Amino acid sequence: MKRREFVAAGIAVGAAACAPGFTWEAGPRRPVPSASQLWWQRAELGLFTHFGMNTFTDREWGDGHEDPRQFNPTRFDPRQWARAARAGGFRYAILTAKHHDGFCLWPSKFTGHSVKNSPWRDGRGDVVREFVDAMRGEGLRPGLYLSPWDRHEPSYGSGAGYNEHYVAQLTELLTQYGPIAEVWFDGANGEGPNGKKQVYDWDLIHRTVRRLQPNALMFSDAGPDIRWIGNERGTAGDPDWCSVDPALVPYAGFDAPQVGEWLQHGQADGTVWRPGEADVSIRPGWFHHDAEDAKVRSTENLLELYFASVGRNANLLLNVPPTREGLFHEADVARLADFGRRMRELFADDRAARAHVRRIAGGVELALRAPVAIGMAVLQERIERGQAVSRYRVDALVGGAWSTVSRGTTIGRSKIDRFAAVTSDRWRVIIEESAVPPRLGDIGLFAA
Ligand code: FUL
Repeated sequence: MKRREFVAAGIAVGAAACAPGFTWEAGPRRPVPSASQLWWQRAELGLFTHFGMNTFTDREWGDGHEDPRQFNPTRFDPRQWARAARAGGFRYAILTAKHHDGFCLWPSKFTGHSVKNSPWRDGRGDVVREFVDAMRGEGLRPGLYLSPWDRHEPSYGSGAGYNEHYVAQLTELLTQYGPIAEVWFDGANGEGPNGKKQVYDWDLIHRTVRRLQPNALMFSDAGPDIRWIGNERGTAGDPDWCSVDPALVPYAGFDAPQVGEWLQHGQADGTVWRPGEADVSIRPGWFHHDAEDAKVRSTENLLELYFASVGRNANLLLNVPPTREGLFHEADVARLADFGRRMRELFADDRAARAHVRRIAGGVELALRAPVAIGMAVLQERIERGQAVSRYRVDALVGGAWSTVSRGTTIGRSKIDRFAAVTSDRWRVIIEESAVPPRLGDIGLFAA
């Protein structure tokens, strides 16, 4: 889509000029994304890769007593993962460097429970190294998941001792593998090997990431840079604000009645920018299980996930788990390729690209060169200036009268509306309510 900015007519300069229906709230400046968050939101699609001990034990959660000798992929090649991800249109990828069982996919100095005590590459292999190299080789930015919950590590549950251990592992990952786009802090916090639960020192953990890699984005249910969308079904809320009040959910794992709402919808008057990420697996499990090879999501289903996440102002983090061979299964590879192909087809022909655009009261009007059947509108705000729209509608001029084809709440980085195809050469987007004067970005109109 083209890059243009429309400041909806008459609403950019202040309360007096607001079109009827606008709410104008003078007040503190609204939050905006950092450069890293902006890149990340524009990237839209992340690939999640759950790989590790569970791949070999056919489980979802290991208990930490697994023998490292069980880890032995026979044809390990993350370049195959990276090619499949790229074909699917993914722009970043996150690997489970350590899952809850504590088994490390890199040769950490701080535990023996790692690839270095496996037969794979005679104990000299490093999955994290090959992963980051392969992803970068295909133009994807790598990210890493380091489970705070560790069911193997003896110091888990000890307080400061384990926090130091965790930070030491984090430091290895953030100093030995180049730029890491996203650090994924999973919310699970169960009991360790001695039956104790750990109190995580989030402040120390966050400071460590900021110090070592200021451009890395931190994900957790609380943030501080990216918030979990609140479910593992891959769907964002509607509305979905990129802003939240950080005091309401101060740290990962914080439990309060309002957390679900906060995660799913963000907050219109939030003071910090914290866009949502919707994680979901292409299969029933996060790890690969032979028994699920026939249960890979269909392309249609993946497209629905895209519309329910990216189409509602969140990112989609789709998990594709490698097999015991260390490769993506052919069914998953085929699905990713098909998804990428369908996406390119769907968004190939933006009928608004050469439209004549003018500002009108409360919105923008697009005059196409000829009437065309449109079944999908892609709306965007210029989020580098913040998010403002809380109610809008899309109209088409049909038989000399404007008729509304879709309505919505928030827009943000992207809002995608699908509707029964309407043929018209005149379209408009009317902003009915906005926290401050909105700045619309690209508007795309596509066939169904
Ligand atoms: C959850 C974990 O318990 C699952 O195993 C998986 O990693 C998922 C993404 O997050 O909290």
